Amino acid sequence: MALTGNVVVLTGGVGGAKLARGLVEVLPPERLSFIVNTGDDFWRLGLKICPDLDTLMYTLADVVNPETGWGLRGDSLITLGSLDRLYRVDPWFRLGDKDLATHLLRSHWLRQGCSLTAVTACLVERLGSGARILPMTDAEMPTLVDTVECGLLGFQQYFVKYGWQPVVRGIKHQDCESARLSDAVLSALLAADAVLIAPSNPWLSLAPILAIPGARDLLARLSAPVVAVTPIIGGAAVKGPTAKIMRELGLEVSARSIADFYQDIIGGFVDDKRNEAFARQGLRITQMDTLMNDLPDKIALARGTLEWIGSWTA
Ligand code: FO1
Repeated sequence: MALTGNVVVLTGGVGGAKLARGLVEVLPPERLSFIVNTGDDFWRLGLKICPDLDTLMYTLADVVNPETGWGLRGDSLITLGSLDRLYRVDPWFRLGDKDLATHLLRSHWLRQGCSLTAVTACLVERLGSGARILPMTDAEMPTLVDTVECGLLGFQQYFVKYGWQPVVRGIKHQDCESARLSDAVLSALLAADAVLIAPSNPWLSLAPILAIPGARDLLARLSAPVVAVTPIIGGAAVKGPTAKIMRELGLEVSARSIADFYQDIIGGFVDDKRNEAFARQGLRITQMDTLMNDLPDKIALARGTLEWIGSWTA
């Protein structure tokens, strides 16, 4: 039986956006809200860059670069090239010419005093997807990665400049003590009939959301089911540093470790059929194909997950 009611998705970058793309094919926009990690955000050349928000905005508006999963389709790097050649500005963070339009407008509106939530709603509205995309907080709460080789690095320095190669010994969420879930996020969670945790990196993309004071407690107390989808498939991450970070933090690279990370908040776990099955008391676990290579895969995982949760109350 299909799940009826409101679905809220906690998500980060490219992996989460894939599931989101499937969900918008299965549920009407008014029943879906996405709460997005903003720990990856930073200021670059006077512009506010929000990679995970943009990845989701572009994916759901069908303008994302299909090769990278982030940035805009058919973009170019002429401005970045000029900054490099004329002014020796290091082009380590590839801001595309078309993508700059988003960063310019966002920064302009933020400087006028609008909240990130309001700015994001305006950008989404103009991109035309009709999605409800909510930054986790309006506060700045940058993720810092503590590494063996370079010490503390800003998230994008770790991820892009150093290609996530330094060994991670800790992850910090700067200023998290004073951050608050936005009112829009709180309302969405309180009206949720189910909460999904997307298959994004738990330590880099989901931990910032859970680090906001009260977030973990609120999720643990919700009467709606909270269900996580594994980012580990066949004992490895599909892409990116999830498995590497797990090893560096001394964790077993397995779906079991992912379920443990969320243990106090989830009532259900969607594991991949390639992983070794496991059990946890009080946790419903199902196995399905969670690898999302194309749109039919994304829709199948979205539908399968919602039908599974729907079957709990059938
Ligand atoms: N990722 C890269 O690997 N290299 C880049 O130069 C890069 C630029 C970039 C620009 C805008 C944007 O929205 C995202 C961008 N990303 C880039 C992706 C981003 O760093 C990561 O995917 C996320 O922060 C992790 O979720």
